[in-house]
Amino acid sequence: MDIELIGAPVDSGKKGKGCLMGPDAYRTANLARALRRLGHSVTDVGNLTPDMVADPDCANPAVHSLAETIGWTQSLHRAGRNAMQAGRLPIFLGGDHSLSLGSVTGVAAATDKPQFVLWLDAHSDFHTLMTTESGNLHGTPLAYITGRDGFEGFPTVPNPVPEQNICIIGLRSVDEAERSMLEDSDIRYHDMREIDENGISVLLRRFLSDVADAGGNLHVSLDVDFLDPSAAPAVGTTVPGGATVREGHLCMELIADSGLMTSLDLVELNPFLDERGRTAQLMVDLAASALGRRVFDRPTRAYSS
Ligand code: NNH
Ligand code: MN
Ligand code: MN
Ligand code: MN
Repeated sequence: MDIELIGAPVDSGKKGKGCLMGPDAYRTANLARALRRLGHSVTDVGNLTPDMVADPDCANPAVHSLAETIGWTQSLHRAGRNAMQAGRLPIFLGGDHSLSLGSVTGVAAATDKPQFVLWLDAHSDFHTLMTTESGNLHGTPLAYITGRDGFEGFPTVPNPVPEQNICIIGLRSVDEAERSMLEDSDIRYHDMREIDENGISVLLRRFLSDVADAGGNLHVSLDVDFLDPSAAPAVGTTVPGGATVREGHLCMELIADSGLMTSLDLVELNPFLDERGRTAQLMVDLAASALGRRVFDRPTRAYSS
């Protein structure tokens, strides 16, 4: 693969700061070297900056850092679209999860293939500007990328992702407004209990086989808080009862086997909260698994059902 690392030091999507250090933590943990060892060509294009935009009016007084987040959305959209059109696999080095407002809409605008999105997260990130109570826009990207109303001031989404093409895995913190909107949507979502009862591979294989059958592009958005805080402490919104290290790797290994992933977000890492870099290192190892690192070469199961 021809991989492009895109630094996205986005810190406007929530109040606690520190995610702006994420891209350099991934570089320090040698992400590029890990991917080159797997035979990939890797280009680090450095860190993006947000476009300058005027502060729009917003009817919800809780919403903060709106202009900055719109500025990031615009510059990340272009970067994602351009990387895909150059035939590369972009990896967005976050940065908080509001970066996906731009990364996902950008990659989805790059080709005519159906876009699929796998959202690995404790949270559903399905608020609009009107429903968020925290005002933290990292809680909104899934609603935006589907083209929902309630994002006044943001660019119109050129290629909304169909709800049936989205799968959320890892849920254990969903706000009331999100719950009712999710239940009324065609998004498929799996909480931690479903993972416990079925095994994560059953849930993920089902989605991957649908992506394969549709000939789609797959964007994977990996939020640090998908993982249990005991394994991944470097995130501002830890929720106990998350995915284990092995569940994380198994997801990534299945993604690698599928050959379907066309873009990846690594989001919400806050190096200020890390312990000797271990969360950054784990995220690098997970990215390597998603791009083909394995213990043994063995024949793997096919994905079409
Ligand atoms: N749902 C909450 C909110 O909107 C939390 C979102 N926080 C996240 N999302 N870390 O992944 O504020
Ligand atoms: Mn998130
Ligand atoms: Mn989260
Ligand atoms: Mn809810």
